[in-house]
Amino acid sequence: MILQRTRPPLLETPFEVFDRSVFTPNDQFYVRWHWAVIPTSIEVAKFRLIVHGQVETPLSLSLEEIVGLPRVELAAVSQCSGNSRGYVLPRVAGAQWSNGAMGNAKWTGVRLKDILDRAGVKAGAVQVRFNGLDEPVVEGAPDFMKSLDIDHARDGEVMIAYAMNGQQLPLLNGFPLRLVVPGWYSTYWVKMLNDIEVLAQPDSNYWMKTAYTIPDTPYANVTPGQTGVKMVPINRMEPRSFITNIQNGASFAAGSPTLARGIAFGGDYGVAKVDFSADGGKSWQPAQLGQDEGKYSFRQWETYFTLAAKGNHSLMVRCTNSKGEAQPGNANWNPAGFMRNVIETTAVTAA
Ligand SMILES: Nc1nc2c(c(=O)[nH]1)N[C@H]1C(S)=C(S)[C@@H](COP(=O)(O)O)O[C@H]1N2
Ligand SMILES: [Mo]
Repeated sequence: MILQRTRPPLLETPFEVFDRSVFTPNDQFYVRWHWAVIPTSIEVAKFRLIVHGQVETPLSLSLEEIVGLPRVELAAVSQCSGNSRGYVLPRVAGAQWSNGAMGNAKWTGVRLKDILDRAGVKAGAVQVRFNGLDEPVVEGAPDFMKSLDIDHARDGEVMIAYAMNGQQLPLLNGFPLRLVVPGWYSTYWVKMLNDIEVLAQPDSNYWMKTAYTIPDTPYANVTPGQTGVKMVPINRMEPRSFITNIQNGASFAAGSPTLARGIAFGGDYGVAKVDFSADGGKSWQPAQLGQDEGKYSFRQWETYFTLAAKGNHSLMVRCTNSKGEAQPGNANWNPAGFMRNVIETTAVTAA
């Protein structure tokens, strides 16, 4: 792992990991926490998930009870809103991630809907707020909490996961329970989840109202210094794709076919196609897609290309999702460095 920070822990996945499999191994999955007061052990028999607020029957569920509910499984990409922030120009404050603040796993757990139905959501509920066991380091600082609209929370896809790639969640990734919000940025995927509150009014806590907000513009894009922009909570992800087997500066023999391969994901929709360019975006060829692990998963792609002329070349890869949304040719910019999804360029030479 690439150590970005120790307290609270920020660990980045080394990029070569994404070339090996569409599933990111648990012990190489990126780690991000906001506060450094994080339990280092959990007493499984004593742990309870409570459900309260605008419900008929408040619940206090043991892990045994939760594991006994109908089980669901889903492959989904978890990506930090600030993934790739280190490439944002002009530069912005925040963790200077390369492209490794993302990962794909098979999540196993229970539907959030099933738990909310059990508690019986009352009329007038508008949002559901999620809180975990981690705490701020100083008194008065805002506890990390995130909320979803009630209809989203009850869509049958949002999941409370207890396993990741067939194993119990690692402590750093949220043992014993974490929220999984397919297609949405990972800031909503609350770890060490132990408290669910159904709210009668929109959540105005710091982590919804102030932090993790984006300009309400296409690609959350603004001009540096621009003011008076309407801000909204960050939400769904957009398509991205990467070459995983060729690094910047690689050199190839001119005139011979070379394999390019990588990963793509469609954001909140599946991958419809991946196109590849060996001439800096002047012409594009379709790449072959690998096995479909579900619309929220990484999808592998590969193609062959030939660099006819000796010299410098730019390789590019572009994902289009099943909603018809493609990666843009120009990088977006916003003050937090969120939602980067520009078409990636890899500079290579032919000799
Ligand atoms: N309890 C809790 N859950 C949290 C956070 C946090 O600080 N505390 N950070 C969120 C953010 S911003 C990200 S990017 C993901 C990171 O998940 P991971 O560490 O499993 O990769 O966790 C989310 N869930
Ligand atoms: Mo994040």
